[in-house]
Amino acid sequence: MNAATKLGVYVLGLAVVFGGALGAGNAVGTAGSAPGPARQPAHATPAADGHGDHGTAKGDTPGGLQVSENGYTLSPLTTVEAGEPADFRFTVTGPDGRPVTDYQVQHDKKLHFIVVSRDLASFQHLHPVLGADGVWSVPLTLKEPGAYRAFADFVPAGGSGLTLGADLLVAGKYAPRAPAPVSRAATVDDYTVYLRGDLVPGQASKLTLSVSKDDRPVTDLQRYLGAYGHLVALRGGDLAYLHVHPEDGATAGPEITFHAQVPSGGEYRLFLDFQHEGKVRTAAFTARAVSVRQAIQSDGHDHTH
Ligand SMILES: [Cu+2]
Repeated sequence: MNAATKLGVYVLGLAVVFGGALGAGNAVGTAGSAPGPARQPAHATPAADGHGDHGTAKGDTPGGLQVSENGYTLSPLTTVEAGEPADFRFTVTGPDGRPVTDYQVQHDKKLHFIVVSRDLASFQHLHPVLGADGVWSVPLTLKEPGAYRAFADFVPAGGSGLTLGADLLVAGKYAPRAPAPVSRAATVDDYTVYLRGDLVPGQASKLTLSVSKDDRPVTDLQRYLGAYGHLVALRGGDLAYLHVHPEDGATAGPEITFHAQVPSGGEYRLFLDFQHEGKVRTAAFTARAVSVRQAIQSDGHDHTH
């Protein structure tokens, strides 16, 4: 149920934005503003989504790679033990050094908290609760020892969207899993999700995900956090974080279309969260960002927008 799917892509076609860090995005609502200091992009949001006011980042650094940015710092307060349910606590401190207590809601929540294992084999998308003192808390279980990355994706009141990342280290004997191979199909429970389109470095590209259950297309997807799907992309090697949302005109399935822009070549792990029959599931793919020429040869899609 913690599936989340937001990863890294940002939507350009619609104005979207997320990405400043990827170098190009103008966030909705800030389009036309002059380039500012490097900021981190949070989610990209289609304007039609009604909450496309995140800040856009204009910089060279993708989201999630820094524990501190623009004066905001993510501070985990809890040590997690393998297999032990924890009340995980953390703060985000602001430029004044105090825990931030005032956030803008984005996608129905004040903060989205993503925890992945560094080998990208596990993924959780959680929604912590904010205390009056600015301390966030959320039940968290990390089943296995190892290295994890936690991402806090939020918009401080009056500020720009940020995704801060911090390592969580869980003691114990640990065997990293091999990266999942590139694939255009992912299975979760009785569902299969197919991926069309390619990630193209530095360019907005269209990704279409089709959801079927027991080989039948699903046409009654439910909105989850305001959208029919949430896609998170993490770059292999450093877990740069991208969060993409569906393009305008979304229907309840079977297809969900995103525009994503990745900052470089290489492999990305994509996590799609979707809700059907009252349950949120996550489908995960490994995709390789390819050059425009390769992409056209492989599927003929137009990757320019
Ligand atoms: Cu969330």
